[in-house]
Amino acid sequence: MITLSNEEKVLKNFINGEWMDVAERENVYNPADGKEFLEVPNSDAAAMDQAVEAARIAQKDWALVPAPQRAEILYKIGAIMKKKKERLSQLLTLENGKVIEEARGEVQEGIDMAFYMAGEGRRLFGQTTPAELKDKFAMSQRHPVGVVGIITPWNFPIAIATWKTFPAMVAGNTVIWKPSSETPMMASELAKIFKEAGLPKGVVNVVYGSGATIGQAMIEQEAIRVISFTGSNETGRKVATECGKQLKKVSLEMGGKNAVIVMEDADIDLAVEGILWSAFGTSGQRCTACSRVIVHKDVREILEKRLLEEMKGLTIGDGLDTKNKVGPIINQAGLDKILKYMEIGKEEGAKLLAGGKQLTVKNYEKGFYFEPTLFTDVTIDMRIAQEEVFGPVVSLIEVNDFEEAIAVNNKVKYGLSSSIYTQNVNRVFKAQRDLDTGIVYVNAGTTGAEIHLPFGGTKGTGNGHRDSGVQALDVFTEWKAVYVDYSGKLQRAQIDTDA
Ligand code: UN1
Repeated sequence: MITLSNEEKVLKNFINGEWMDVAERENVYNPADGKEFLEVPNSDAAAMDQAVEAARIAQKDWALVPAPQRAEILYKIGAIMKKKKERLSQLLTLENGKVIEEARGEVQEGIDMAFYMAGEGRRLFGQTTPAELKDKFAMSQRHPVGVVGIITPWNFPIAIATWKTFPAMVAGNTVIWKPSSETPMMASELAKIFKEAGLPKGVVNVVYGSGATIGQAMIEQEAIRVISFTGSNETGRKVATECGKQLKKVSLEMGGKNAVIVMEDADIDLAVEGILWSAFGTSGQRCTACSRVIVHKDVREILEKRLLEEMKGLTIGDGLDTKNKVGPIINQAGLDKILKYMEIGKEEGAKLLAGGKQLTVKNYEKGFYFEPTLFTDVTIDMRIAQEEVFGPVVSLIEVNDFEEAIAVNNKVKYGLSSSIYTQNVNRVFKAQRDLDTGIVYVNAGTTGAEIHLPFGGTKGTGNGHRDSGVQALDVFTEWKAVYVDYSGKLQRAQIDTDA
C-alpha cells in the first residue's frame, strides 16, 4: 500500500508552474478510517488574482501553439498517467474512499480522456460552406475563449477534472481549476504530471479553497470568460445567477435522480446485477447512481426477493481491501444527509426492506460507512423518490405498464441518466425516445458513461451544455464565421445574389 512522505502530506497551490504555499490550511480526512492524513491550502482571493494573471499571460502564447502540438503534450500527459495508474488509483481510494477497482476505472477514464482529446488536436473541425455570392469563400472556425474556470467535485476528482480541463487545453485556453478540498490529491498529482509532460507554465493553475471564497473569487474575475461547474443543484444555481449577471458562459452538471425500469419481460438476473452495480457502487455517490427502481407489478415480488438476496453479498469496508465491494461515504455531513432521508422515507410511509443504518466496521470505527438500503412501496410524490440522496439508497416504485414507467421516470426535476430492462425491441426504441434524460441505457444500469460521448442531462441536471465528448469543445470555444471575398468588388449579401 502507498505511503506518503511528510512533504507529500502538505499540499500547495500550483500557480504559473510553481508550488505556492498559503498562510492557512485545513485538514483532509480519509473516509475509510476518519483520520486526518493531508493538509490542503485554504486560499484567499489573492491566490485567485495571481492564478488569473498567470493564466492570462500564458494564454496568449498557448493559443498560438498549433493545436496538434498542444495535443502532443496531452499525449504525454496520458502516457504518464498510464505509467502512474496504480499510484493515482490508490491515492484516489485514500482520499475519496471508493473501492480500488473503481478507483482504477476512474483513473482509466482520465487516461482515455487525455488520448481522446489529444486526437482532437488534429481535428477541432470547423466547416467550409458555399458562399451565396460569386468569388466568395465562407468557413466557420473554433477559437479559444481565453481563460476558463473549472470547479470540480469530490466524487470523481480525476475523471470530471479531465472532462473539463483537457478539452479546454487542447482548444487553446488556459485554466484555473478549483478542485474540491475533500479530495485535493488528484489535482496535485495531475499538476505534477503536467509539469513532467512539459506543459508551459500558467496553462493550468490549481487553486484550493472554499466555494465561498475561491469559488466566488473565480466567478468575480472578469478575465475568466467560462465557468464549468459540477456539483450540487443549489450551488450550481448560484453560480449560474452570478455568471448570468456578467454574461459569462457557464456549463453546469448538477446531479440526477436516476431510475432503472424493469419490465415484466426483463432478464431479472441481469437487472439485479445492473441495479446492484449502479445503486451501490461508489456507495451511491455518483451523479449517475440508480436511486429509483421502477418495476412492473408482475415482477415486483421476484425482483425484491432477488435484490435482497444479492445485497447480502455486498461486503462493506476500506476500499483498499479488494474483498470489499462498497466503500465508505465521503464524510460525516454525507452520512448525516443519508440518515435524514431514512427518517423522511419512513415518515412518508415507505417500507424499509433492508439496510437503513450507519455501520461500524471493525478496526475502522471512525470511518463513515452506511448499509446498502432498499425502500419499497415508494410513491412518486415522496421526497425519497424526488430528491438526490447521494448514498447507497434505492427506492422501489411499482407501475402497471410501460407508459406509466416512462411517466414515473420523467416526473422528477432532474434528467441525467435512465435505464430500461426489456427484451421488446419496440419498447427499446420508444424508451430511448421518450425517457427525458441526457443518458439512456438499455439492459444496463444507470452508470458507466464513456468519455467520447456527451455527459450531462436535461431539466434540473444542467443548463444545456455537456461535459466530455466533442460536445465539451463547444463549452470551451467561440465559433467564428470567416468570409473572404475575392471578387474585387462590393458584393452585398442577400441583395446581389442574382448576378
Ligand atoms: C458522476 O457521477 O458525476 O457514468 C460521474 C459514470 C461515470 C462518471 C460518473 N463514468 O458513472
